[in-house]
Amino acid sequence: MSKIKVSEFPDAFAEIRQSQGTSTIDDQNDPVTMLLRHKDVRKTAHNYKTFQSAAQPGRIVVPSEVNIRDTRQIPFELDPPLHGEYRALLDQWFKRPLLEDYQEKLKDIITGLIKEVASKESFEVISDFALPLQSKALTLLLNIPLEISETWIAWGTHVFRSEDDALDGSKAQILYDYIDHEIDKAIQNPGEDLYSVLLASEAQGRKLTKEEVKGVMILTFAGGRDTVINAVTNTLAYLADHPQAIQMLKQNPEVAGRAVEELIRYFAPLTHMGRQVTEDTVVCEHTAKANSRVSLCWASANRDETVFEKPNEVILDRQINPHVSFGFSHHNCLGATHARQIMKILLQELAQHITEISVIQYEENIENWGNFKRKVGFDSLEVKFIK
Ligand code: EMZ
Repeated sequence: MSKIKVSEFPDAFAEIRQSQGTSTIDDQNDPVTMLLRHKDVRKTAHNYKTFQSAAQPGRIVVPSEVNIRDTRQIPFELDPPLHGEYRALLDQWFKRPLLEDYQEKLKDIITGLIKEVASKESFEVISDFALPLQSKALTLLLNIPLEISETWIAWGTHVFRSEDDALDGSKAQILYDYIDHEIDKAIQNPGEDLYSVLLASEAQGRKLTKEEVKGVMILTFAGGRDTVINAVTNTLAYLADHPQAIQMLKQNPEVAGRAVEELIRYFAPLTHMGRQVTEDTVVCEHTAKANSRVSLCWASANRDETVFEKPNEVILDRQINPHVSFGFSHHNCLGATHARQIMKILLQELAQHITEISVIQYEENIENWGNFKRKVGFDSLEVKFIK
């Protein structure tokens, strides 16, 4: 039997995507019909009137977070036109990763971490590298001192999930209390940080409320956490299996941009995202009733063989790549610019500093969605960098 490579992420949805295109799974007695085809996913994401995001806070997330969250995440859980108003005021801030100064600081963080782990006999990628990287990089997005990342690192990979509880209310409370406290601090002592900027911003002809600022901040902390950590960890696994890719990126650093898109297509760090149906409708021959839920399965759409040639292969310089890993249409990922810069600098700096990654041991992180089992990353990955 041939050994599955550490960086192999099988397509969990192929068969049902081709034969049916949808699959209904249970989620805490609030079933979700997953849409598996690229075309249906994009069409549904675009149709915000019939498939809305502004449901009860937490309901469009799968697994649903209605029992652990009352605060609406903004702009994620709003629909146009209101969504557009909040999105517009956030967009400028979330595009700061395009600035040279931002990228220089990000590069310092990433090279610092690479050097630190490269000097070890071996290291565990998530706890020693991906989690600190995500947390340190987040201080740039919030425009606050680097040291604050130590607090977030201590929270672990997911803010709502703990080892044996996929929806851990008491863990979530730590984040909510922390954000409340930071908002109060910014009110008393405004600075140049995201909290202060949001508190001074206006939408709907008035200042943002504390609850709205909290909603943006929860999204900023939760949405880009396990997703970024998985993307970074899975990238190291990929490079471990493909040392020639490290060589190629060293010689052609300009390929890094395309390589990021392709790795993100292949790994799809977020499996799917839900929508609440507003009226009885039909999608991909499935009758979706008003008030039911569907989900847009980014992971399945990214492997749709009617759209991608050789969908199960990583082709680092893939030319046509309409992947949906950052979502699609109005709600495309607010943090995507930041995430893309992290990934691009990571690839370029790894290529500069190391020649090979050898895997010592690993444990896969397999998600269970009804009958589907999908590898989304690792619970642990121990490697060694070879300079
Ligand atoms: C939500 C979601 C956003 C959710 C783009 O995804 O990410 C999940 O990890 C969180 O649990 O609350 O922020």
